[in-house]
Amino acid sequence: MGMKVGIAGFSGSGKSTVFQWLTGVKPDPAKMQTGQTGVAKIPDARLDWLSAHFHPKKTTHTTIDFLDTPGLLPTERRDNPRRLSIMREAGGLLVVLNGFSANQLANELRLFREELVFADLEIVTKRIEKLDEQLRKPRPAKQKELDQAEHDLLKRIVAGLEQGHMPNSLGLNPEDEKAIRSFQLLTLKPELVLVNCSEEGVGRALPADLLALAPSAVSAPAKLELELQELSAEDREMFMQDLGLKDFSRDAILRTIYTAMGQMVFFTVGEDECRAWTIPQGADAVEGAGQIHTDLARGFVRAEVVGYEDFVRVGSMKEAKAHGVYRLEGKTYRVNDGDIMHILAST
Ligand SMILES: Nc1nc2c(ncn2[C@@H]2O[C@H](COP(=O)(O)OP(=O)(O)OP(=O)(O)O)[C@@H](O)[C@H]2O)c(=O)[nH]1
Ligand SMILES: [Mg+2]
Repeated sequence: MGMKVGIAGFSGSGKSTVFQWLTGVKPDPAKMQTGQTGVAKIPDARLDWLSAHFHPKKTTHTTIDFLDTPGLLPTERRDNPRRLSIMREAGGLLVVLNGFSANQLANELRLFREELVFADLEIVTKRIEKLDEQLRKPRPAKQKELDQAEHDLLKRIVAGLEQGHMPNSLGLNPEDEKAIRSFQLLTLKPELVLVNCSEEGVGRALPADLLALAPSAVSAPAKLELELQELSAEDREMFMQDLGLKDFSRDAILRTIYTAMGQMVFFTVGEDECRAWTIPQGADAVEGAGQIHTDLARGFVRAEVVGYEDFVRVGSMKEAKAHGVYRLEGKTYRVNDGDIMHILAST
């Protein structure tokens, strides 16, 4: 299963247009209260190459589940946390800004982030109140200690959020992060800003004040590309020439989203199936094994690993072994993006 990415932003910024452009699924207003899901296959030229090499019966790409959500309304701030709550379970956010009829992009992003902070503060403050209450009651010392530690941590987060810092800049240690994971804070999620631009915006640099807030922001003419996708190949070719468009940006944007959400890919290859798997950047070999099957993680013995580039260079598993680019790695091996792995496990 792919990771889930919430498409977020103010009402009318083009979220549903982006959703359809990326997933091919038609937005259904009736589904909007709980969010609508659509799946996008992540294109990967490396997997295409491996598939052409191994001729497997099946080729399986990684995917992202996109969640189209109701837009926020600047005039209904009290209701925005509820709208945002649909995205609590998402692994990351794709923030869509209106780049076709508005030109205050940095401001739009600033206001959007304020809504995230507002929604998170509501959750954290409620929990602090609850802890205050518990701390006043007579309870075992051990419990009080735990409650006090959580209380202090949450206070620190509130202070940070109120000063406009995102929690991921507060220097939380892994233990702290674990302690607050269940709150599913929106401000802790990886974010990519996508400026939904008009045809005129294609190829134009994004404003510096926006890039100062979101250095990795990207732009794409979602509506234009969606409309072009629906044309016959011949008409499409003609329009693209007229517009001076060389390529669609959809595939590149999908890959950018994938990376921005902190994910990477490893491959399994063979005559039955060539497949790309999703794991968090920095994950180890056991985590990779667990993606394939929990039994493989439990019984993990070692991983046979060849980097994609190395494999392409030498041309076969046999040559990989002969050239010493085929390696045996243990549990704690940090997987590299593009590794071809075969997991050996005892069952
Ligand atoms: N001209 C132009 N119009 C666009 C573009 N993208 C979206 N629109 C239009 O803007 C309106 C809103 O687009 P949606 O994709 O429905 O926006 P949304 O963010 O899903 O809106 P809500 O669901 O209400 O929050 C629609 O009428 C779209 O056709 C664009 O790139 N150019
Ligand atoms: Mg919509």
